[in-house]
Amino acid sequence: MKAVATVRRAPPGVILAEISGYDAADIDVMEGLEAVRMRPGMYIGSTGPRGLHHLVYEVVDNSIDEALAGFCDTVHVHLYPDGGVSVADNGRGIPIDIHPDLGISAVEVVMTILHAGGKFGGAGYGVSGGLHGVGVSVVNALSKRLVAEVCRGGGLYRMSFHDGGVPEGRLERVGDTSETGTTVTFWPDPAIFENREYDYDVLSRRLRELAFLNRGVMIRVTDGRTEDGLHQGFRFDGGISDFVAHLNSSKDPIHRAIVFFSESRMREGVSVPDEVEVALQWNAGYQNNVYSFANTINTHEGGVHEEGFRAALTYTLNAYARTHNFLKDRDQNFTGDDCREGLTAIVSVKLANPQFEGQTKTKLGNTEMKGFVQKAVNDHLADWLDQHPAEAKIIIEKCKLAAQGRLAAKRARDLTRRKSVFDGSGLPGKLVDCTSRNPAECELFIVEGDSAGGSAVKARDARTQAILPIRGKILNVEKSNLERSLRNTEIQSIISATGAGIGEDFDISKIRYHKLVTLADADVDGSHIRTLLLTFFFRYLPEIVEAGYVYAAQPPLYGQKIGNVIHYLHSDRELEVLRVENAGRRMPPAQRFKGLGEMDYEELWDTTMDPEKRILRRVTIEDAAMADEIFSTLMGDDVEVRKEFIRANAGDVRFLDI
Ligand code: 0RA
Repeated sequence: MKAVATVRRAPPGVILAEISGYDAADIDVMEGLEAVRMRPGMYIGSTGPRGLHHLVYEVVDNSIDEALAGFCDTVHVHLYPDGGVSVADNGRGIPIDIHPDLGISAVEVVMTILHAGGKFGGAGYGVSGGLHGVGVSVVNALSKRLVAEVCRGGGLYRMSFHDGGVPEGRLERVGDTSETGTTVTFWPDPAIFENREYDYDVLSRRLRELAFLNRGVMIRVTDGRTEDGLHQGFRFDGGISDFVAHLNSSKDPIHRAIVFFSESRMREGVSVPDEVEVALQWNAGYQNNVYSFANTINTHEGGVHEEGFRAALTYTLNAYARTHNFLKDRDQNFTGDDCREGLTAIVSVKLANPQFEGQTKTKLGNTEMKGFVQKAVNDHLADWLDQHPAEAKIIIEKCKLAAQGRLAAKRARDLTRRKSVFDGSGLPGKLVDCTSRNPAECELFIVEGDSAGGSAVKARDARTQAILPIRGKILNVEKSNLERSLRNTEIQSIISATGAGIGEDFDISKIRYHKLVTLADADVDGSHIRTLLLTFFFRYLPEIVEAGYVYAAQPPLYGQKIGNVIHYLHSDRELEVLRVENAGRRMPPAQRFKGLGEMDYEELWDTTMDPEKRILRRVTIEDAAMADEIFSTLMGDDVEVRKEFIRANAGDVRFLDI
């Protein structure tokens, strides 16, 4: 190497500076390639399999640049049995002329001077200038052997290198041809790459990706290492729109792919215009698959182009949904995630001097690209939606479903957060607890209404009796699954007060009261509420019913004063019997308790809560099952069955009054 280095010393002057982009005149060609060999990771990322495969991509990129310039339509990658790889294209061929100041052929310059490739030939070769990373000279530097063959101007030319770019001679004309194009064949250097085995699938995957990203270019790959090696060819005339269709092919797309390109924007001081190309298509799934590329490099870590895309997508979909009355609620908005649920998208930008940042250098950092992409997506997506109202509707409905799902998921999360409440470590605010911690002697009265709850609190024995007021008709459990039932605050407070949990977390040994007592009015509404509660216990906490912990309090319907004693009666029939038994005695009219609220707290204690005097009915599982059945019949969907039930049982409160 050293010997060659002295031979290759570049002449002083401005020429090399122009070529290499460096100021210093004494840059030594071979020292440049030596630098690559000293720190391969700096140039190709690693010397593992990734770096090894990168060598192929580096050469392919040069061919693709030629295709982008409009001079090439086919690139062919071939794997040889001896570990060599060739990349052949039908472009113009690397120029063969001798550089007047350097005295070497352009082929040699391209193959030995770092960063020379794209800039050689000046602005005329603009499309590639600065587009791609490091250039073929890096591949040469890391190869045991490299052969460049050029078909150009009627001739076939060849130049070979060994051991990291040492020329084996000068560029030579070796034959005649009417073709044009370049073939680079290289053998990765064992001194650099311990493992030199190419993975056909890895290569073919990336080459297919490149074919998607470079519409119309045919990229072929042949595994010539075995007799029956694989061969594939990729060409996508739809470009990235074919790419999303491919990614979505097994995912049930819900509309035709959307695809658009930006205008090219020329920036000051660079020869390559900014461009962005976007394709997007939603599918019936929930995954968000946004892939972004900068100069066909997959920007796994995203970056400014992806930010611009996301901002525009969210903005445009919200604006469209709002102006077309899909979003009626003023404060309702699609979040970015709502918009990207089930979305497959490709955002591909081309720009000069890409800045790659992040952990794996796959995050685009050129800030000026954010607004550029954002504006392009805002403009083109809004137009597309306007021009495709039927598909726009499908997309907006998809976002709406995502928003609904998000809100449902939030409620479910809030619920799990309240799990601590369910397992007894927290208690509902409305619970007026008793002081005893011995479940066997503790009772929980579940009372409908705050005012009745208030009386019960005053009436109770605070040591053993706890009061939980609940409000109104608790829930139509008939039409709810467990998850929905659990969202009901009344149900939640019953579960948390009870302390034994529910579902998978249920543990009867944690129950805080051995008597759970429903306390409701003695009228039809009260029966209804009791029925609802029993239905809930029957369906979701049957173990508690089976354990005999569920009771129904029996508040009286009438108070009948006879002499100085008030008799409390629980039905018309009981009142009738009392009257017959005391016929002849002076009796004021009976007092009818329309609700618990009509009793003062002392009456409530005497008639309903005092363990010495009250009547509690233990609810059996059969009672609960019947409540469930009654409930289903009364509240269920089958109107005919319901009507029939009411006809048959009209006026018969037995079925309701458990
Ligand atoms: C420098 C200048 C020109 C083309 C190329 C390099 C070139 C390099 C490679 C590497 C693989 N395939 C390639 N094809 C072309 C411009 C040639 C001109 O202006 O005619």
